[in-house]
Amino acid sequence: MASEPKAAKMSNLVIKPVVFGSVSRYLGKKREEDGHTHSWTVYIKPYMNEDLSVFVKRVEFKLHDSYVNPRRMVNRPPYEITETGWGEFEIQIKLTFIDPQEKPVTFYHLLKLFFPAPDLIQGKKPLVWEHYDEMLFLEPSAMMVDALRTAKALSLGIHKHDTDFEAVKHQTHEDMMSTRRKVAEETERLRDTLKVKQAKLEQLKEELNKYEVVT
Ligand code: V91
Repeated sequence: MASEPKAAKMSNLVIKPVVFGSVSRYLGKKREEDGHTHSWTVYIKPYMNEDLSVFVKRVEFKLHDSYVNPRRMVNRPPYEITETGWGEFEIQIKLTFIDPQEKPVTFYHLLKLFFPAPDLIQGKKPLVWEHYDEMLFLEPSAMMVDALRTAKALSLGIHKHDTDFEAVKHQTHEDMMSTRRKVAEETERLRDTLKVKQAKLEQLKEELNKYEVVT
């Protein structure tokens, strides 16, 4: 009987899409006391309207070391930090989860204060610079699955973003699924190879036994 081509087994996965970034505004002039020119807010929020605090323990924003207390902890939404400054630098956004077994996830955001050269609209409107990404929870614990579901259930409906991420979301999702499929197929192939090798090994052991001499 011809056997069906078996689909490679995929592991349990929960995906949480997020948006992170910054909004900055020109102060109108260079501040006398400290030379700061902009106020800005860095944030991370759910792409879907859900309550991240159900499964997120805390968000840590790591600012440039020149800031007082550069590791800023936020324990509940909104997950954001507002500051002032004069330049652009990288900010790390690290999420830890209610399940201590779950590895923390870090996002990297380049704080953006200045509009691209052609537009000289500094001071006119706030500059929004944000990214779409997905957090993947592979084989989450029962407690984590429950929390991830609850967060979703608490969603209130459509909520608006400053950036239209529909195309990015689609592509990110397709890329991730395709990679996952490839990994599952490769795992399956290696498992089959392993089976053959193990059988061969047993056969050789048996063969060896025949020739074994008692000393
Ligand atoms: C940049 C430090 C206000 C350099 C070239 C910045 C920190 C690091 C920056 C800032 C790079 C903070 C304070 C007390 C005094 C391109 N501030 N790095 N000053 N980008 O804005 O700008 S900017 S807290």
